Amino acid sequence: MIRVLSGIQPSGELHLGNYVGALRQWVAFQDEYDAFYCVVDLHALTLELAPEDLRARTFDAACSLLAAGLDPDRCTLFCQSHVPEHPRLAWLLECTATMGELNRMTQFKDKSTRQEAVRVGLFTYPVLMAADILAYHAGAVPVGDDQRQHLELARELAQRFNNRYGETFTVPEAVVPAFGGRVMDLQHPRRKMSKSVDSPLGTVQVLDSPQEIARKVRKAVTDTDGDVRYDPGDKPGLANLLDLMAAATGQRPEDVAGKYTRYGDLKADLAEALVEMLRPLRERYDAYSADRGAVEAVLAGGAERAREVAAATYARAAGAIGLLPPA
Ligand code: AQP
Repeated sequence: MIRVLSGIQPSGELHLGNYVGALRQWVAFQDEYDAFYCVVDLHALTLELAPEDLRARTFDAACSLLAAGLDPDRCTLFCQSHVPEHPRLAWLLECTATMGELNRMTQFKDKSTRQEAVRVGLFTYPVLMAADILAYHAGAVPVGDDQRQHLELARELAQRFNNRYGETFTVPEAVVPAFGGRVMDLQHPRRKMSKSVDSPLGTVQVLDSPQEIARKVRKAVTDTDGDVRYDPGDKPGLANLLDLMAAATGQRPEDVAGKYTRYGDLKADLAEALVEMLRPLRERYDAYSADRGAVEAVLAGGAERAREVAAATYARAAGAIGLLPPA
């Protein structure tokens, strides 16, 4: 069975982009793949977060993942920092990557403009992400479109390491959904919806109430020409709504456009479709967040299983690169 690995940062409340671009695939992949999923708390350290917020968001992210439909009997769910092989392997890969490669990462360019003193971890983040993936010999990585470039780097590092030191890592493939791979901010439709950007009206949280979802969709920025057609270049706001409707209903965005003549009708139907899509998650979330012990037990069991795999990969990589094994 091919293994999948994917992660999510507890850098804020999970949003519609995370759900459509990633989580929904995670849930579906549990039955087709040997699935490993993690809350990547070490990645969240690249941003400014108060320790108590990081702890709370990590737990909340785990609750949201379970509420979205991850089932600990069908997947391995864990917290990244509970498996110390991730940063250990990242160091071996940092010594394989080049400054030039990391300098090209568009997410770094974008996020570094939002930090006054740019953290080294923000720069090396894609290498830690490569370690997350390569530690598990993941053949497939379900991600949103924004992570394609990081996935390319993980592939490149795996190949380089294998060529230099002998066959060690599986070279992973990105799996991006056909629709909804890049959900845009509802107020700034040329910018992706993001946890760490403050845009309360532009970001639909997965735990928003039906009323909040409807309000945000109603107020979504479109354009003034009134023509319902799918044109992401010229009509990014409308295209985003059509993409979301496509993702929620399994149709092509062009076909969705053909069914409407008024933006208002599309918005009303979209709000309804999103409310229904997120309803099960919203309804199950409270039960998980009220049962801290059960969620922590899931994470502990997941970390134990994850560590078995990651420790073996690390030992193999460390041996291949020439580190003397401990006696
Ligand atoms: N807007 C998006 N549309 C589609 N997919 C998205 N993802 C993120 N934003 C969108 C996908 O969600 C998964 C988890 O993302 P992440 O937590 O690793 O962080 P990110 O990609 O950097 O996304 P965020 O939400 O914007 O977080 P911050 O603001 O903290 O950086 C990934 O598979 C991602 O592709």
